[in-house]
Amino acid sequence: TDKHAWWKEAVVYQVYPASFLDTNGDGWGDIPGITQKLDYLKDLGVDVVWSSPIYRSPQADMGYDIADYEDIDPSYGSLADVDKLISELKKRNMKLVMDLVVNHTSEEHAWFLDSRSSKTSSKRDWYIWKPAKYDAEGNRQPPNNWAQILGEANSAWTWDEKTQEYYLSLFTPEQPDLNWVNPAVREAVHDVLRFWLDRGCSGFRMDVINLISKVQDFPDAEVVVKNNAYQPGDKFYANGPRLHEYLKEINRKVLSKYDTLTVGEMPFVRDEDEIMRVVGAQSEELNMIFSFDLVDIDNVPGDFKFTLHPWDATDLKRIVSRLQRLMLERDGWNSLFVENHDQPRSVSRYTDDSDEFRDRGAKLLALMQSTLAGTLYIYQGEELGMRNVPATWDDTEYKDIESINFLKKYKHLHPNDPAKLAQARTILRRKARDNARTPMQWSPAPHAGFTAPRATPWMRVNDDFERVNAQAQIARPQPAPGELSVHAFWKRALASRREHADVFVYGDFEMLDMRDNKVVAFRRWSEKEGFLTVCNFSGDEVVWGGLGDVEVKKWVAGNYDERGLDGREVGKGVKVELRPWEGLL
Ligand code: TEU
Ligand code: CA
Repeated sequence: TDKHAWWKEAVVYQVYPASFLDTNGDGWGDIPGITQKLDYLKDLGVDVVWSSPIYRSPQADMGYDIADYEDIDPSYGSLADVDKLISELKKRNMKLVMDLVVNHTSEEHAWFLDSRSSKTSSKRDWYIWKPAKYDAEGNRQPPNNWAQILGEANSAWTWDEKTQEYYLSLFTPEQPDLNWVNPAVREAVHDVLRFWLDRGCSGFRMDVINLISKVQDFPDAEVVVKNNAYQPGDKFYANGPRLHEYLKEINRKVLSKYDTLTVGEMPFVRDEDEIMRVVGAQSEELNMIFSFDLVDIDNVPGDFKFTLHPWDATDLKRIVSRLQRLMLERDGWNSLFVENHDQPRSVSRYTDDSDEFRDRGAKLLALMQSTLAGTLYIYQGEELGMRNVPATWDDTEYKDIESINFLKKYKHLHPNDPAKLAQARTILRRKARDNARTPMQWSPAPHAGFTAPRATPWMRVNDDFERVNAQAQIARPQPAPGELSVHAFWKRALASRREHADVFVYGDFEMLDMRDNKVVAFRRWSEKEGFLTVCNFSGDEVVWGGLGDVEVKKWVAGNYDERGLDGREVGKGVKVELRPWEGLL
């Protein structure tokens, strides 16, 4: 196979449609809002737009609960709006990637309504139904001890009164899992892919695609979380027994007939051979996956997500170099991302989002990502250095079902315990998915220009919008002499990535100095040229001596005043002086 491909070089921009741009004043973003901003995206250097789900949905989990795969939710617009979006993208030589959520549907999908209507429904075995178990006291219990993913205290099984059985619902009760063992389910999914590809979409981000095959005897999971009846069951459904068969089937029957970008979201799995079976050049499954290593860096390993775990640059280097090697030495392909709609803002998580360092931190992350190998994904607002929700956020402002479930669980488990509640709030502030979901900050106008002045945005706009917004960063690409705005820095970084794709996309990679706990530095090179990226992931001044015999010819970019670059020392093995959160190329 050819080493070069458009989907390797592409810069993908993720739109979270409810929070992107509202064009009809109902406070909720919409498809015409995406279309309206295509020139903005093109100018930034974006090739592909991936939108989170816009299908008909009761929005229990913000559209990741789909009631009809072949229709658009009226709150976002119509199929005609999608056709228009696709044709406007094409005019600009850009593409659309849809979010494919087929591990589960909404409980309101016609398939599930039929399935739950009776035990003899022809769609009964489109979902995963099991009888109850009874304990020694005769109490009804779910078929096994698996915990729900978005409501960690609860069971992954939901009791259905009418037909007196449990159905599997790994995420929430509103999201019943499809039964992929049934060939009719798989064919129905293939039809969904064809429907969108024939309409002009160019590929899919496949939601939790590695969870579609479950170990069929549904065993109990080992107890790892004390004081909880339900346990992480991922061992029995992440990259389960028939996953590769199902992915190869999708590829053979559908994807191989189109020219697509495919990226599978793949939580829980870290094993290199397992990853290569999906993304290896010869595997005929998917182009690439989203692996969770980088975004799980601050989770207690093996525990639930709402935990806090310290990390430093050595962890970052270990994770990044492993993924880079998979791609370059083992002939797989990888995605680069530090943000999406499920994660806190990267500038808040990996750097320092104070007024003093926010823009330095955001540019540091841009520098690192734009010089690594892989397909680059930018999440809306990342190009502005948007930060987590402000300190004044209160419990009632969380909109995400996961955050709401978590707070409920805490209040239930620790009634009248202010210390515990304060701890829960601290964790939520750092980890809630809401952090990424506040409305996009377009301008200093009311509601950051996200919606009409007199409208009420569905989610509160971050207080910092008068300073942090697209209009300001574009109007003043150099807010200080010699220094670029976050937006201008990203724009230049993407242009440089494109110009030097031989190095940044396809070139070789070497991480330097694995042991330093503050500095992340790596070399990239092709036959023609070579670059060195040095990033200080700390708020300290550092003199870094990890270059070995690498020779620096010239410093070409940095996230501080670039007029100072010429005065920096060059030569073989020079010591590099770095200010807090400073990055150099
Ligand atoms: O997420 C799957 C997933 O396992 C995690 O990203 C999960 O949301 C996170 O760890 C919880 O904090 C995907 C979607 O991206 C997410 O928005 C959906 O809620 C989920 O699947 C269910 O469709
Ligand atoms: Ca709207």
